[in-house]
Amino acid sequence: MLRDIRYEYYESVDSTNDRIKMRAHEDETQGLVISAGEQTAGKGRIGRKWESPKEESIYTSLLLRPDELSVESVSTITVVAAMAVRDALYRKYGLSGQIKWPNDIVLDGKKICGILTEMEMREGKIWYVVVGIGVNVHNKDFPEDISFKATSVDLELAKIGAGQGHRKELTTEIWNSFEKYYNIFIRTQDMTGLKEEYEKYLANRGNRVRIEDRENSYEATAIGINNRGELLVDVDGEERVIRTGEVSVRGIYGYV
Ligand code: BT5
Repeated sequence: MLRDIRYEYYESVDSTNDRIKMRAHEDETQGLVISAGEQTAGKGRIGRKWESPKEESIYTSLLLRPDELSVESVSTITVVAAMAVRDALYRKYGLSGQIKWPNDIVLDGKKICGILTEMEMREGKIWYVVVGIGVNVHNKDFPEDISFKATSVDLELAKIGAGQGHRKELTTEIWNSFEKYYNIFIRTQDMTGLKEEYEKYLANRGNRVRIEDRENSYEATAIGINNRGELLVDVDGEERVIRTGEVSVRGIYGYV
């Protein structure tokens, strides 16, 4: 069970994920959240960069010590975190995002949030897991290479004439929501209790997507997820399982 989340805030860090790792090495217990005003080395998956301008967005990471969780289930935590961010954006601002499996939240076809889950093992078991979440909040514009596919809370609220986001309040909402979903997940260590809700918000469900892995690129229809949080697609009438981290999934029209 996750409970008693504790918050720390720093003006500037390299990466909130890396700060949590340092603390994990100092034997910090589960439930610590580190957030920052900016990241000088914000990370995406597989060595990609996460744009982290000062005072604009949320950069926040949580330390988990999921005793007894199997290594194979760690990637499902990303899927659970995506549900939490979606839920928080809806409850706080009425913004109804979709989840682009596995780790993005999209609004109006653009990415508003990315999630990076990392872990370290010790003696054959999970030692700790870091869940890192970046949510664009006040950004009015983005670097040229991502401006076509990135958005922020303020940009989305402006479209409906509804005020501005608040970084601290949204951060708390996200982790409260994460606690709720994570505790459902951890009971069965899979998506049994969450799958139905998840699939309601899965971007491209029932639509054509392009799956790109190291060797291949092919079209499929997204069906849903299985209890491990893996994506199920239909390729010419045959069901295939897409595992987290293995591939990139794109709608065939544009980024989503
Ligand atoms: C992600 O990777 O989406 C994971 C992002 C996780 C960021 C959080 S912030 C707190 C914690 N500390 C960290 O150092 N990281 C975590 P990926 O799916 O690989 O997407 C990365 C891609 O998203 C980049 O290559 C860009 O194309 C795009 N991108 C970069 N910054 C963005 C932004 N601020 N908003 C929208 N898209 C962005």
